[in-house]
Amino acid sequence: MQNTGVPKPAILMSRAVFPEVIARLQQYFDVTANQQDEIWTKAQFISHLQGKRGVFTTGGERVDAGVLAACPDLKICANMAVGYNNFDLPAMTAAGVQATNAPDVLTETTADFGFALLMATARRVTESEHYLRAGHWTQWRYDMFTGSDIHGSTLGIIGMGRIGQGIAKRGAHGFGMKVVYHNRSRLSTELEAQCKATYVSKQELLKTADHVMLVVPYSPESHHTIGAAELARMKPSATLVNIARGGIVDDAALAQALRDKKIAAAGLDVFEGEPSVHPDLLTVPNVVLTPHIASATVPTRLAMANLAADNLIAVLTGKPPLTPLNTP
Ligand code: 8YV
Repeated sequence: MQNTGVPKPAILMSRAVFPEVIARLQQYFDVTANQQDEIWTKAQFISHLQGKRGVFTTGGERVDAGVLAACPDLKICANMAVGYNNFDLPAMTAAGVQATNAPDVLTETTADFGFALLMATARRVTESEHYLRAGHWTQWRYDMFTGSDIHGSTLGIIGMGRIGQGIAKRGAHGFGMKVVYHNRSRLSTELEAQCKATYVSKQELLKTADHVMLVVPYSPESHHTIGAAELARMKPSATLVNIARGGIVDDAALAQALRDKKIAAAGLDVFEGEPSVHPDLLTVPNVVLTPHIASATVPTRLAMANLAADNLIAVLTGKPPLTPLNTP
C-alpha cells in the first residue's frame, strides 16, 4: 500500500497467528498483535478494541451487544473459523458491523480428521497405545482390543454441509460404507448421488448407524442434539464422533453411556466448556479425546488466517467481503 500520509486504520489480532499474516496486514493497517497469545477477559478484549476498526478473531472470542456498544469504531470482525457461534449476528448487523467467517478452505482437512477420529475410535487406537506404553503388552490374545469395522458398515452423518459431504464421500467411495444422513434440509438429488448418501430421520439414523458422525453447526436448536435419550437409541456396538462444536453432545450423558457400555466408544474433538473437559470423560477408557484440532494442518490454518485477513483488507479498503455472514 502506498504511503499517502493518511494514518492506517487500526486493527486488533485477538490471538497469536502466523507472523507472515501479520506482516501482510501491516501493509494496510496499524496492527496491534497478541503474539504472546494472552487470553483476555471480556473487559480486556473491549479495552484492546478501543479505536480499532477491525478485529481478527479465532472462534473463541464472544462479540455481542455489550462488546459492540463499548466499541463504536468497530466495522468488521473476521473469524478465522467456519463456525461463528461466538458472534451475535443480529447484534452485529444492528450495530453496522460486518461479520465474516473462513469457510471452504478447511473442508477437506476437517473431513480427513473426522475420518481419522472415526477410525481411531472404532479400532481403539489410542486405548491400545496407552496399554502398550504402560508396559501391559506381554502376549497376543485373540480378543485384544477388538473393535468394529469401518468398511462395509453404516455411517450416519448428522449435519450434511460441506464437511459432512466430504466425510460421506470418503466413507462411501473409499470404504464402501452405506451412508445415511440427517440434515435440516435434504440435499439435491445430484449431491445425494455424489455422496452416495440416503436421507433418513434422526431416529432412523440413530437406530441403524454403526458409526454416528456429528458435523452440525452449533445453535440453540442444535444444543444437545445427542443426549441420554439419543444415546439410548443407538446400537450398543455403535461409535459416536463429534467434530462439530461442544454443546452438540451432552458430555455428562455421553460419559455415563460410555461407562455403562450403552454405546461402544466415542471420539471427541470438541467439548462443552472447552478447553475444560468433563472429568468423567477423562476417566472412561473407550473415548478418544483431541483438543479441537480438526482443521489443524499447516496449509489449512494458513489458508484460514489468510482468508480472515483478506476479509479485513477488503472491508476496510471499501470492497465487499469475500465470505460475509451478514449484511450490515
Ligand atoms: C477452528 C473450527 O480451528 O473453523 C471452525 O469452526 O472449529 C476450527 O477449524 C476453531 O474454531 C478455532 O477456534
